[in-house]
Amino acid sequence: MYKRILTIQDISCVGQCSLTVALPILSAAGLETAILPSAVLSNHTGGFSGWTFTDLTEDLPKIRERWELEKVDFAAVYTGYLGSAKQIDYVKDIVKSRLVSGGRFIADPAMADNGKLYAGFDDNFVEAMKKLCFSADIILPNITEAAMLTKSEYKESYDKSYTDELTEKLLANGAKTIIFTGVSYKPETTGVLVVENGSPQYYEHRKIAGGCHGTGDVYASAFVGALENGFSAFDSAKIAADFTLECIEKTQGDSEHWYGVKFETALPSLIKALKLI
Ligand code: PXL
Repeated sequence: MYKRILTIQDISCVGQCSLTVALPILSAAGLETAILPSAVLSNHTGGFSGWTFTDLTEDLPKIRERWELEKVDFAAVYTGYLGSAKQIDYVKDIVKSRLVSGGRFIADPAMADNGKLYAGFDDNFVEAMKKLCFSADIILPNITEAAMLTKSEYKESYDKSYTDELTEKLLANGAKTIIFTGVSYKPETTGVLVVENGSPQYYEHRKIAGGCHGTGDVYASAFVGALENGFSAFDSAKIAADFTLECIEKTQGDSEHWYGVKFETALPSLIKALKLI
């Protein structure tokens, strides 16, 4: 079946994140991908000295109304970076109105990393993001986001009891399937913790020193691409992890490319992993 899905996140014109990453990755995964930009920024907010920010919040309900009139709906909706708390309410309306029955809503909180909220977000935004994530079928928080969504202490080093605690709290709040990204129990490795039907499965892989911008978006996009090609949540999590690692490896050593990863160079591997060629 030829699937049309929708992704809602910002356009950072430069910086290899959000829509400029999601659209090519989802297209490479063979999915017709409609986009809804939440905002347009000159560049992302991680590491540049400033940025323009054009908020598109009030376009969202107008676009939804048009799609309702045209009877345009989507086999899945995947949300990433959103520009404001108000926007989150509009996104909920879009999911309610335009996601086909039985279609999956996948939410990446895309609001924090390394213990800190991204620039421009506040507690009010976190509260709104909680409601969105707890209404989703699948969420992809990193450890910082999971801690913020559950009002838990953020820990830089932790063991399984901490991720168990975060899991329990997320499930108690209504989370369904959880894909924890960047879960590292040992200094030399990291991985993805997948909680489906309440039971956890961990995919551990090598850790590459130094964080890279945009890898959360690369990861979530590849995950959605695999999932919507029929792979299980765990297999999709693995495929996305291997792809993201390759993207980081292909970027390492190029100090001028600090703002994102050269994901384009790894797309052939993703297409092979998805068995599309
Ligand atoms: O990659 C997440 C992201 C998306 N969009 C914008 C960002 C960031 C992270 O900093 O600034 C605008």
